[in-house]
Amino acid sequence: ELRALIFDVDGTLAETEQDAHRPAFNRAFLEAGLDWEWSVEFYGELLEIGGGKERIRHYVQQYQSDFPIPNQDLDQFVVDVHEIKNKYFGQLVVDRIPLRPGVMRLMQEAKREGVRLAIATTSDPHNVEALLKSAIAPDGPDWFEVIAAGDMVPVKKPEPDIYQYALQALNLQPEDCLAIEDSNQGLLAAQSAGLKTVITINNYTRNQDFSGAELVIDALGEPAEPFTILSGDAGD
Ligand code: XBP
Ligand code: MG
Repeated sequence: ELRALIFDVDGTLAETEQDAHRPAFNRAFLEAGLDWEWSVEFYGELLEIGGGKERIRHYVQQYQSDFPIPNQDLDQFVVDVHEIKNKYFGQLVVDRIPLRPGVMRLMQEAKREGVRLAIATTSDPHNVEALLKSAIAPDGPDWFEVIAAGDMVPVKKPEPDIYQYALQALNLQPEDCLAIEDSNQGLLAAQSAGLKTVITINNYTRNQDFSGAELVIDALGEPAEPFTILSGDAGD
């Protein structure tokens, strides 16, 4: 029996990556006096590293090896730049990043049917809150019984920890829940936690491997916009 839906945030609830997270990183670099700039295409590669702090650290180590910061100071540098980034993200989401099609309807129908709502995301909790308030309603965060996010677990997706955290907080077994994701890493995390997963693809993830997903669709769709089943067996 379906008791809860567990949503990923970035790329699933809303298309936050290209036009909110990415420019927020770029503005933070600028504010820190750095001439680093992540293009739309390059950011797609960087998305393989989940977590904003982890992504900055990876970039410095892989692409800015001449950057004069000793290893022991890198942690603090990353935390500082990420904090600036989150300030800009909070400004960039407001009234600019809507929910993806069908997300609102699905959440409303779930609430009506007594299906509980939860979130399992790699993103920082402050960023999740900013998005939910702007894209859903001022009380958007209250729509979710559990918001499992960012550093609440020691390791991020594709490890299952954040989903296990959400399941524990819901006090439910994986069989009673369905995960909604947009990426291969999210799918791996949900699957490893024992969850069935529905994938809504987007521009950054459409060519990824989604084998094992319950269903892969282009979007959840509103009544006026029927969705396309790309693979999977909806009759399961
Ligand atoms: C989202 C992420 C996040 C965001 C940046 O992954 O990987 O790192 O890009 O967010 P998922 P923060 O959709 O799988 O949760 O800067 O807040 O970490
Ligand atoms: Mg995602």
